[in-house]
Formats: sequence, C-alpha cells, structure tokens
Amino acid sequence: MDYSSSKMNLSPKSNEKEEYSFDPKVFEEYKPLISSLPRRKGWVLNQFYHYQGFWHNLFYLEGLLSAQEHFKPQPNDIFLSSVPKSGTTWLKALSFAIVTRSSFDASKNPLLTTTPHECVHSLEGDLAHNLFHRNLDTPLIGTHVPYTSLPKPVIDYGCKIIYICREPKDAFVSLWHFCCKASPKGVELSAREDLDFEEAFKLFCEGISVFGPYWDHVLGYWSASLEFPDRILFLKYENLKNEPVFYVKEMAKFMGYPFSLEEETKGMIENIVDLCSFENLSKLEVNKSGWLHGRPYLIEKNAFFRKGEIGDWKNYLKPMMVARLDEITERKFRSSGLTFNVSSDA
Ligand code: PAP
Repeated sequence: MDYSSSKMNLSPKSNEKEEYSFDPKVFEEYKPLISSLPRRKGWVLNQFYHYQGFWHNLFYLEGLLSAQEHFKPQPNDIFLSSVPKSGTTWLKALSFAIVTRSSFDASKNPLLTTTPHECVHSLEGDLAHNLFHRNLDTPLIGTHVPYTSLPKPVIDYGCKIIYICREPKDAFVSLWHFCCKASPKGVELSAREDLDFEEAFKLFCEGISVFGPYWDHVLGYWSASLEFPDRILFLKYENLKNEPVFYVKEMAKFMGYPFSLEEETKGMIENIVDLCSFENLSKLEVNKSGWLHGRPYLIEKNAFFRKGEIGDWKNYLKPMMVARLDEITERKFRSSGLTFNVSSDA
C-alpha cells in the first residue's frame, strides 16, 4: 500500500497563484454562490468566506460545496473531525494505527514513513480536490467541516465520527503559530506580511478564524455527541494527553476495532500510544522535513509538530487576553454542559 499523496498529483508548483482549484472546471458552478457570500480578510490567504455560519478559505469552501453535492461515504467510514489545531494530526495517527494494527509489523507501520495527514486524507481538502478518489483500505477520513455542514449522507448512513477539541487559549496560540509558518503559494515566507498577534486574537474572539467561530464548531459536535452518543465520540486534547492509554482503548472500542485481551496483555495499546506520541512522530524524518502537499498554502511538515503541550498559552497571552477568551468560553458553553478548565492554571 502506498500512503503517500504523490499518486494524487497534488504537488504545488512554485508559481501557482494564491487561491486556486486543482481543476478549476470542477468548481466553476460554485462561483456565483461563492461570490455572493460575505467576506472578511483571511489570516493567510486573501479572504474568508462566510458559509452556513462559518468562515472558510476558498480552497476548502470549494471542497466543501463539492462534498455536499457529490460525496458518498462508505457506511463503515469513520470521520476524524476537529476545529484546526485541536489535535487533528494526533487523532489521525492514533486512529490509523488502531485500524491498521494487524496489517503491519510495528517496524513497518506507514506512520514511520508517511505523515499522518497523508495516511488519512481530508474530505474538503485533498479528497474533494481529487474527485473523492480514495484508498478504501482504511475507512478513515479527516475533516474540519462543522457538524451542521457535513454532507448529508455522512449523517444519513450513520457514519461514526470522532471529534477532538482543545482548550481555546491553546488552540488559538497554536493556530497563530501555524499561520505564521504558512505562506500563500508563490510568496516567500520571508516576503509575507507578518500576522499580527493582537489582530489575530481580536479576529479569533470575533469568531473570524479558519472554520470558526471556534466555539460554534465545538458546540455543534458536542450537542450532536449528546444526541447520538453511539455515533459521535467527543474527545478533549487535554484528556488524551493525560490518559492516552484509557482514551486509545475507548477510541478502538468506539470504532469497532476493540483490543483483545491478548493484545492488551502484549502492550499493544501502549505501543500505539508511543508510536503516535509527539516525541516519536516529531522526530521522524518524514515529519521533520519537506513540504506538505495538497494545501492551498505552502507549509512545512514540521509546522504540525510545534510543542504539543497543555498550557502553552501562558507564554503568549496577556492577562487581559486570558480574561477575554475565558469570558467568551464561559458564556458560550454555559448552558451546554461542556466545560474546560478555563482558569489561568489550566
Ligand atoms: P491541523 O488541524 O492543522 O491538522 P493539529 O494537528 O490539530 O493541526 O494541531 C497541531 C497541534 O497539535 C500542535 O500544537 P502546538 O502548536 O500547541 O504545539 C502540535 O504540536 C500538536 N500535535 C501534533 N502531533 C501531536 C501529538 N502526537 N501529540 C500531541 N500533540 C500533537
């Protein structure tokens, strides 16, 4: 099995214009709709477009519209969903390791030579821009699409969804760092206008961030997980970090790939946790160097592995910023039953 994306022909060319489709004809029909949508200045690419209550980059919006019209999942597909910078890469790695554990020797796992994002493709990203051609060997699909915008068959077929969220102050700090490392195609990073931290913070609080508002994204999946607990597993980055063995076991059970007693005794869960740990993945050559293809911006693979810690916001947010984000989080989540430890010693 070849899990690299090279066969999908997604390599960026150095002078591609900033916002584009891989096959512009495919997305031609969406132009009138897209041009009618409210816009705001984007963080990396020129524009965010407001569609079904959320802000999208053009590339992912085209992918989403196409997915809503054309995408048919397999009933056993499992969607790995998140708002960006909440643990997507980690969730993809863990899920991939869980479902493929009997297909590969530990020393031959594709995660050792292929990035998690190339092991598990993105619905509105590389899959949508490649006419949904996919490797059916693994039933995993990644997505940042908000719950209420998911293609209808995903819900109708009862596909399972694992959602990961992250404490919003850490999610924001992680997003800002990532965006600082991304540049529009054809623009050298050094030539890019700096992304002002305070300005990004203000926009994030207003809900204007990629796939934002952050809180609405989280609440959409949270409410759905309460309504359909058999279909949606709601995880928090912080819990996964503190008790990885417990949650990996839960994930496997939920996905329909439970660990046998023999596997548990042999330490299979711990092996998967170790394989997918930040410490291990971030030091692999495949995740350390080179560019991740199939994105509308240029980004190095190592940008997905920065610190991988809880509470890094303390190094970046001023007390007033902490108070503002905590207040918004408390207000937005108040009646939902969803809590984060939003105090300053989270
Ligand atoms: P994406 O939504 O663009 O795919 P995502 O993987 O959700 O990004 O977020 C990256 C964050 O997860 C980074 O957090 P940081 O900026 O606070 O450091 C990254 O370091 C962290 N991360 C990546 N892999 C792991 C891992 N195996 N374990 C824990 N954290 C991880």
